[in-house]
Amino acid sequence: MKKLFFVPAAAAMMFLASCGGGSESNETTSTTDTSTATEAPEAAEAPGADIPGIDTVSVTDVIKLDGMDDMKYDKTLFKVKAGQKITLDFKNIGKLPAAAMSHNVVILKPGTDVQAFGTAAISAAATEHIPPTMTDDVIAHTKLLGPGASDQITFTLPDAGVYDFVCTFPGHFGTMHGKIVAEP
Ligand SMILES: [Cu+2]
Repeated sequence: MKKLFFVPAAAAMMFLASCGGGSESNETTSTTDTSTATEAPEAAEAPGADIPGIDTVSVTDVIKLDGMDDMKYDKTLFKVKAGQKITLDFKNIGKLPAAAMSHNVVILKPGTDVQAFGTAAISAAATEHIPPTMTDDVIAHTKLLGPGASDQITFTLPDAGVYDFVCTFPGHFGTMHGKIVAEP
């Protein structure tokens, strides 16, 4: 009879309503059924919800980004609305010569293999380090910029999701990368 204390009220009521009394083995079955039925379905998470720091980023339609001589962007996380026209203002604020330290911003489609893209870009000097065989992976990109140069582009991220952006100047994509989260 001790088992009664562990039966949730709902299960006990169901048990009483359906059976009106019975053996203890029936009681145990009712309890199991109830716990399965009340399990909440997994909630759909917002895109990029697992990215550290994303909760402190506000939605914008103007992205200002600098590339620096230490092979880094000044910011790495942005949040926009999917389908909205976005303006990207990018500047290379470094001083090192273009041959040694140029930068660009290449925004990639979700699911693109960033490592493979960055590797292919190394030998694509003739096309400002945008690999010609992988242009299908590119949403938009700036020009390749030497010291003090800037470029402005506009683009739209069509679907909600997480879009990587990288600098494809040889050796840079390992440290020059970030994410744009497009909200639905
Ligand atoms: Cu760079």
